[in-house]
Amino acid sequence: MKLYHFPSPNPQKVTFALKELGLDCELIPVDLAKGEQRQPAFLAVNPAGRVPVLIDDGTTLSESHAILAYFGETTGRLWPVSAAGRAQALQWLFFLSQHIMPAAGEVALRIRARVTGVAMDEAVVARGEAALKTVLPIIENRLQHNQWMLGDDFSLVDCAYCPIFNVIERAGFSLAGFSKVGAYLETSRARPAWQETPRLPGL
Ligand SMILES: N[C@@H](CCC(=O)N[C@@H](CS)C(=O)NCC(=O)O)C(=O)O
Repeated sequence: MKLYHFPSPNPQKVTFALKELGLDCELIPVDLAKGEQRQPAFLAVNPAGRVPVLIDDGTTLSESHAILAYFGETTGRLWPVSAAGRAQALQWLFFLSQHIMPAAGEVALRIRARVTGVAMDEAVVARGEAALKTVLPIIENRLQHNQWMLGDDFSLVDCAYCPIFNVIERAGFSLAGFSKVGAYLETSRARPAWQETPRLPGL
């Protein structure tokens, strides 16, 4: 397998999962700070100009959550067995995409500005923080009754949530009002696989 990669949160979902599953994968660097994602060579791989992109056995997959589902389906590990369980895994991955990622992306602009030198707008960051405060209670409530997003067992869904909670916290979003989310993040970050996951300085 090959993974087009930069050590930012969306590719980290995949590299975290690779470490958890113990899978070998060649990392092909795409330097977002230098704009390599907009070069024709990379746009031929992913016309959306975004990482991660996985190449496996003739299959090209972009979208981090699709790659996690692919790992779950192909390995049968860290992924529910029943159809209902697998659909719930997708439910929480879609929830992350739809309800958390847009706001997290705005909060993470603080880090993006540091890495790429692109100016950021504090009003946009504040809008992201306000949006996160309206949606995080849903996760806080879920984690009152579940150690991990799918219940008692760590899963590939957690590989998606950890890098996002990590980046918002590193960008200065306070989890003080979300004690279960904060504890979940600390437990996730303590995992050996996360310790080995490539990351940007300060992340
Ligand atoms: N929905 C995509 C988002 C991928 C994405 O936005 N990746 C960022 C890095 S974390 C990127 O490639 N950004 C390039 C750019 O903004 O030009 C996924 O889940 O994989």
